[in-house]
Amino acid sequence: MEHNAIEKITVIGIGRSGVKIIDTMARIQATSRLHLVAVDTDKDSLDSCAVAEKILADSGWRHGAGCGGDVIKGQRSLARERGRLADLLRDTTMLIVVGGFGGGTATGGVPIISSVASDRNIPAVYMMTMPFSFEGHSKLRIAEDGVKELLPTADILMCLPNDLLFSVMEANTPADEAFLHADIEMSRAILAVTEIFRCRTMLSADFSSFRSVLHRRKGVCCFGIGTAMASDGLNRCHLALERMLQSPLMGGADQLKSANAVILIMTGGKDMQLSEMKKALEVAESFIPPTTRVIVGANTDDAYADTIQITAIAIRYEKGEASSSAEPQLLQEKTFQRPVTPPGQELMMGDNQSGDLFEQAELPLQNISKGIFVNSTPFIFNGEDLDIPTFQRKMIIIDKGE
Ligand SMILES: Nc1nc2c(ncn2[C@@H]2O[C@H](COP(=O)(O)OP(=O)(O)OP(=O)(O)O)[C@@H](O)[C@H]2O)c(=O)[nH]1
Ligand SMILES: [Mg+2]
Repeated sequence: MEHNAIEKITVIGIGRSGVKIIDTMARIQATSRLHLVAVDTDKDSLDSCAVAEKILADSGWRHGAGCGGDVIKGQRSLARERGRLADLLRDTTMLIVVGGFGGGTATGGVPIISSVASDRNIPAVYMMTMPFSFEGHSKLRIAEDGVKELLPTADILMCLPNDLLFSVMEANTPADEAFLHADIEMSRAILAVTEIFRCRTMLSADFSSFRSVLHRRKGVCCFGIGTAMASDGLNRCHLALERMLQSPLMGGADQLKSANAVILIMTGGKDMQLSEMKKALEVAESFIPPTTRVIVGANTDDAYADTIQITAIAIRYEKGEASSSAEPQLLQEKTFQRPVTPPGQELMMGDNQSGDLFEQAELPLQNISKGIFVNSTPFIFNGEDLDIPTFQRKMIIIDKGE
């Protein structure tokens, strides 16, 4: 498939938490087309990481001992690695940096990486977690200062509150398991962001639209990623949407309702149909107020054969940020371009043929036969509404053994 692709995407994980996320990516995700790099001042952290390319920052001064929460040490250590950072970014056309604000290495080091990247005009996205509230005020203050330091040079800064990760986990989840889960979600979020840049063959999401909603603005981001395969049994778009809304970094449909801007990306194999794509994006949009800016993208990729993935990034600006935007009119603008339906694939439309936004709806996840498609254009085939699960449409009684 011909992609209007960016050739080399580098993902740098910095500090212990960033290195863990990169390690998770290397182990569990199909990341062969990404250039993964682990950077830390802590030798133990790097030794436990499976990524091939590693930078032990300023080993001469820190001796691989980490920065112990000292941001100035983090800053100095990375400043001494500017040359190595510049070398590793030499052919990079797109950079993603991930780490946790609150410690020394990442909080102090990320602005240095950012200045190296901006000196070279490399577009960059920073995906940084904010401390858990149980870590206390001082960590939060360090993190807030890190945000202020990074904003002037960062193209895109996405702050992901760690608290969100726990809001959907059982209170008795073991800490190790909870962190692993969090790292997996972050890895998926990073891959979802790379999707925006990797191919731009369909619809409108690209770096500049992404940048227009986040450039030098302080905002909190929530991520939802839902994947479903045809073999999962029910309507795969329905399932992917449900899973997207339930994913830990999203925090439920309310996050979409309260967002100032939402980016929706749909990825599927060559078997993804325009009708599926249109319907899923319409339903996802039905949870978003009409005044929210929505950027929609869709990709097809052979790696997603038989699979649909729906990703949402909900962005809520800090108080005062939305109104101080350099592009206030964009908050009202909607960039959804509806796909052109090729001959022979016309949709059977219900009443809402104009494709207008639907009213914002509550999410009926259970016990309603059409599930989240209840407010959407019916998809009628041979007189049957295909949004109703097959077993209900065919009136099959499932024996639950009761
Ligand atoms: N999601 C997630 N966040 C983590 C994890 N470990 C730490 N954090 C968060 O990341 C912040 C920074 O911690 P580290 O990554 O250990 O800090 P560092 O950048 O290595 O800095 P120093 O150790 O001081 O050199 C913490 O305050 C936590 O909020 C993790 O495993 N998963
Ligand atoms: Mg550390």
